[in-house]
Amino acid sequence: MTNSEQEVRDADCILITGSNTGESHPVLSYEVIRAVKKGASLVVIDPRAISMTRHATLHLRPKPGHDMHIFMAMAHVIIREGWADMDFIEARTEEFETFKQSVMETTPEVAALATGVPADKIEEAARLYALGQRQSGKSIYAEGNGTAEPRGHSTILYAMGITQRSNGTDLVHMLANLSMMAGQIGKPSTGVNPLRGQSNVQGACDLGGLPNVLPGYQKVFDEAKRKAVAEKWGVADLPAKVGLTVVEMGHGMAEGHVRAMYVMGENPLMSDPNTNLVEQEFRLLDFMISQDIFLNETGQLAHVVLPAASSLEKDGTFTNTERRVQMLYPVVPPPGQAKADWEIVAAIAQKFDEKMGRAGHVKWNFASTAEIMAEVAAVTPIYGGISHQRLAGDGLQWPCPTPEHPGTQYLHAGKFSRGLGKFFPIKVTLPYEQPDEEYPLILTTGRVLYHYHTGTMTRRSEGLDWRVPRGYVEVNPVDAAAIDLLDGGTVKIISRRGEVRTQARIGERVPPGVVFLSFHWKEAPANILTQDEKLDPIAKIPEYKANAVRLENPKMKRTKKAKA
Ligand SMILES: Nc1nc2c(c(=O)[nH]1)N[C@H]1C(S)=C(S)[C@@H](COP(=O)(O)OP(=O)(O)OC[C@H]3O[C@@H](n4cnc5c(=O)[nH]c(N)nc54)[C@H](O)[C@@H]3O)O[C@H]1N2
Ligand SMILES: Nc1nc2c(c(=O)[nH]1)N[C@H]1C(S)=C(S)[C@@H](COP(=O)(O)OP(=O)(O)OC[C@H]3O[C@@H](n4cnc5c(=O)[nH]c(N)nc54)[C@H](O)[C@@H]3O)O[C@H]1N2
Ligand SMILES: [Mo]
Repeated sequence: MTNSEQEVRDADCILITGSNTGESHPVLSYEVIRAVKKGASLVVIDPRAISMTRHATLHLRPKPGHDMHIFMAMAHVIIREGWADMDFIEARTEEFETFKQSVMETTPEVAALATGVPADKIEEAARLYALGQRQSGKSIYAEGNGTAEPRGHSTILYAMGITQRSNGTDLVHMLANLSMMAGQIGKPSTGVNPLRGQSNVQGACDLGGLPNVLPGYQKVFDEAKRKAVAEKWGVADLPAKVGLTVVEMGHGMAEGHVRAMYVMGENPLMSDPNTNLVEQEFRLLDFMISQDIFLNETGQLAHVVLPAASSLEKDGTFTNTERRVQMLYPVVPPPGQAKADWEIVAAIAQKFDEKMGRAGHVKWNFASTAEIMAEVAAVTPIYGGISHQRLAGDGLQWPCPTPEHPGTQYLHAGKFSRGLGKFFPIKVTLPYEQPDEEYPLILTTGRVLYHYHTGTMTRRSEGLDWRVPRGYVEVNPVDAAAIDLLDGGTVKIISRRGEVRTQARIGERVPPGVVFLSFHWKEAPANILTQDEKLDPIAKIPEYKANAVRLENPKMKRTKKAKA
């Protein structure tokens, strides 16, 4: 997040898109509700009627994959109505003109035709967001600043409905464009805020858990930075080649150049797209390790299984979505032979160095996680001032470059990290797989409140399992009627990759033409259906949010056959 979680409660306008905040980030969703209760306006742009839409001032409801028109039309209206913050644009950004040209033709009427969302709703969303207009109550931020009306502070919250798309990077650029043109960034309760998913996914990325960067987002191909990290690690140099992303690794197995995998805390046999293919790919491996707290679907194919300690059984730090580095303390000892992940990795690395005849070549024999953090601080400029001692209590938000630095509540104050904020020109692209006669519906996938991802943990919890014991697909009454499907009835979902069978939950949460299935259920694994062919060209994220499918009612076939 560019900004912090608690700032949300003071926002004048909150724009949520592609985030089922109430179910996926329930704690943060209370900050949204708190703000709305104090009079903030809430604009939700989401195909589904999720719990946040009950609190929304406006709900814009494009089909999955069709929201880009809406964002572009909002930008169009902001320019047309003179709601752009020209002072901010001139002082702080560059290339506004090229961006402006790219949205000139997308009027709200054009967007309405393309998406079915009424033009006046798009105009209203643009006004609320750009001017930070409240429903009621007084803004703690609004000040007259040359525009016709005083501008309040608006924040954008987004998640996987924006990024898990074949044009996800463009969509993120578009949201950044909106925030810059309205001057809604670099101040409290504003910004472009991706709500991060896992407890420490932010930390994993910060420390280089991405194929193109070293710790602190230093690019592997930036020679000076790479050499500086190499020197601190006491080695001559580090690989300058960008590695593979998850889906590319699978494709690499099929092509024969990826032959071994060390899978740590992941279950790709359920979480990666096109599961049938993923399984074939993993079976080609010469060697696979699964390091997990449970024997999951992926672990069942492994040659070696290493038992890891869970987050309740180890110490260290987690970095949360607002860039806050926090201490983690163990509350129970690990069972059996389980060890903290770092202990297992360090032991293997040490053995490896011994076998290669280069023992002691880099330091692996850490005495504690505090010692690891000291190394992190030495090689990661944004964590430069962080140590375990300083984290007691509330932790620290990066960037925190020096031991005296208090941490950073929100980014881009006064100046963007890259200097001037850059506008990106935008063009519309639709999902790779479009509905057609054979596969007329759009499948969108995601989460439910009571379960987590591939269910390895939550489906073992008695209470959660009791609450939602099995999978279901959300179907609109119109699409259910077309195949005589009753609520609770069994239904087959079929895509070009495969088919799954589950229960139907009929209702208005999804619009006609759209079905929703979670990927929590091993009896009806959503990723049997999703495509792995066309990824986002830059982030290489699969398009989990829009795939073409059809529904079949197995009962209907039988009765029809019986009649014949
Ligand atoms: N209970 C629970 N919470 C979780 C998780 C979990 O498994 N269970 N997982 C965590 C993780 S790792 C993550 S990444 C986050 C994910 O958090 P979210 O992204 O909020 O979760 P999803 O269920 O994937 O919801 C995506 C939202 O995007 C909408 N959407 C679908 N298609 C489109 C589209 O084309 N455009 C737009 N604008 N919206 C669209 C969906 O209707 C849905 O509301 O959740 C985290 N929190
Ligand atoms: N169709 C569809 N597919 C999706 C998504 C979607 O929205 N739709 N979302 C995608 C997203 S955003 C995400 S984040 C991925 C998640 O995909 P995965 O990360 O593959 O799924 P999880 O079920 O979270 O698997 C985590 C594994 O880590 C183990 N584990 C838990 N704690 C520890 C620990 O401390 N140490 C070790 N070693 N193991 C541990 C768990 O037992 C589990 O087996 O799924 C992606 N796949
Ligand atoms: Mo995620």
